[in-house]
Amino acid sequence: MNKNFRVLTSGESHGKCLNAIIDGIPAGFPISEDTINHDLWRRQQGYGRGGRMKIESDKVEIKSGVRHGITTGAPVCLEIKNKDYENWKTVMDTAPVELTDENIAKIEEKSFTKLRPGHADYAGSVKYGFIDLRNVLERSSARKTAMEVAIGSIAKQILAQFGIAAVSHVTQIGGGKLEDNVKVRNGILTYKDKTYPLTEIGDLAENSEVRCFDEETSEKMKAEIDKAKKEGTTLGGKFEVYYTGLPVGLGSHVQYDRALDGLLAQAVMSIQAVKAVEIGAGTEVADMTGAETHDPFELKDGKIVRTSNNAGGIEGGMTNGETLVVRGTMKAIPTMKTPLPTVDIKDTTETEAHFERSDTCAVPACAVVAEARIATVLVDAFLDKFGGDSLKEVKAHYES
Ligand code: EPS
Repeated sequence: MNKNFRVLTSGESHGKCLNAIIDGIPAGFPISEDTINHDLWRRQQGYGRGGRMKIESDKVEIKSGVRHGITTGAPVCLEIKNKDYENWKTVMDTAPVELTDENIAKIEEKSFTKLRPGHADYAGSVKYGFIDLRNVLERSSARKTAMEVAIGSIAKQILAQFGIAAVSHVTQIGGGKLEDNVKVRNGILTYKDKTYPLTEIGDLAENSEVRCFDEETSEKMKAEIDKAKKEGTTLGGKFEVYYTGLPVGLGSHVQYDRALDGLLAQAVMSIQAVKAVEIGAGTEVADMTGAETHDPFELKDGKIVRTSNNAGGIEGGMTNGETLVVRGTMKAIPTMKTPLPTVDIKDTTETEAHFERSDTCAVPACAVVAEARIATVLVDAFLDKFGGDSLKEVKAHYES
């Protein structure tokens, strides 16, 4: 858990709202609600999303800790309303409801006991002692990542004061993937021997329905999603997140729980459905020699720079001044129209898994969530190194 930028969230998928309290933001930082709402909108995009995204148009309300657009140093409280709650009032009411025939029918309609393989249903029901799996689904749902994006958006606005910026994009959805690995160094991406500034990659990704900068691959990804939808199945994929402008020395080598790569891995791995996290060259290093793996130093205009970035911007658990490169792999969503064999925990019989409205593919949204989760880790490490009570103090520490 973050120590300097402390966060707790609450909220169910079909409850009244999602909430968060952020403690530790110094006074004097400008925070724009519009910028947060734009990030929330980005999370809602992506070819292959389900019906819920048509109901919601997520908007944050900043409830405390900000006055006239500037942080006061007090805890910041955020709220995002679930529009869909209107349709779930009786089912999700926090107070006991009158057990009329009508209310019982409504609650029973949304109760389910047929375990979805791959979801939190089984372990959650055993752990918390529920038969109605609704109690597990509601908080395990990726709905809560909306609030995580709002928190990350605030973190990004803090980091932006110091020239730190994010880009995220999708490199694979099912069988649709970029034809070559991308390499990123010093804010420049190389793909098939061509170079692009990361800002251009970011713009292209923002304008793609699958968050992919390459048009041809985007079309392949969309075709994969169409096919999966037709078959009643779902798809996973891979995404990459980059941060530029990071100073040297965020994180530390001195204690394992301060190593930035470990903290980033935890933050990305714990996003729903993420199964692998890599930094820089990642798992490719197994096939590389030492000479191929490590990024040589050289002097350019008197400055120490690197000739490659296989380390992905982190050495010894600390930022090294190069572009941060984090890659995530997401499995296919476990809620499927064509269900897998399962067990009904109500009467321990074999049956087919529960299905309810879901997404065919959420990899583009996952990339936006990862961007946000990474921002909260980075801002925590940043405030650990340069922290103060006000923007003025943090700037003075940073400049020193
Ligand atoms: C999501 C909201 C959910 C799902 C999805 C992500 O809404 P609903 O359950 O009402 O359709 O669309 O969550 C999952 C696929 C999952 O398995 O949790 C969202 O806001 O991102």
